[in-house]
Amino acid sequence: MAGEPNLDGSGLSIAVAVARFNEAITSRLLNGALDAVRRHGVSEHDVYWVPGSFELPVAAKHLAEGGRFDAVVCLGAVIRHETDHYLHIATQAAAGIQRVTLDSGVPCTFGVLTCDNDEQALARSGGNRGNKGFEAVESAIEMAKLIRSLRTG
Ligand code: INI
Repeated sequence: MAGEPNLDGSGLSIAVAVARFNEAITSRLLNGALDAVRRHGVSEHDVYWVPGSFELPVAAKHLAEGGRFDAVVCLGAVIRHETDHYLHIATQAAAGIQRVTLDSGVPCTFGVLTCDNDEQALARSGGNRGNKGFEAVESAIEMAKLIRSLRTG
């Protein structure tokens, strides 16, 4: 049986990196993320804007390595267009964020939507399919708590 996640954010400091590209969607993801920060009582948070999802990994790297944050939440919206440009951005954002997580040991969560169209993205940013930003903060809290407990024994 799956255990209940520890989502008590007190004592945690979380960075939120958010892509400006497709801002109509990413601002909704950010609202969801900030809602989760408040609901779970995260002690400290800061928001950092970057141009697009492709830039999320390097921002996450500096935030994770800075030593100030227990977790980094990455938010973006990659939406399919006529060429395969979006595919490179989505793939590199995912791979880069995971690499930063493994290299730094600081959990960097993937709140990046990869969708076929705006309708799908709206549904997953506070519509009838939830809010990926909210979920990414909950995953960040759970992982930060787990890692803290593993370090302190
Ligand atoms: N950035 C996104 O976050 N989503 C997209 O859908 C997107 N598309 O499709 O082009 C996008 N492009 C910008 C990219 O992330 C970089 O900012 C840009 O290439 C400069 O490095």
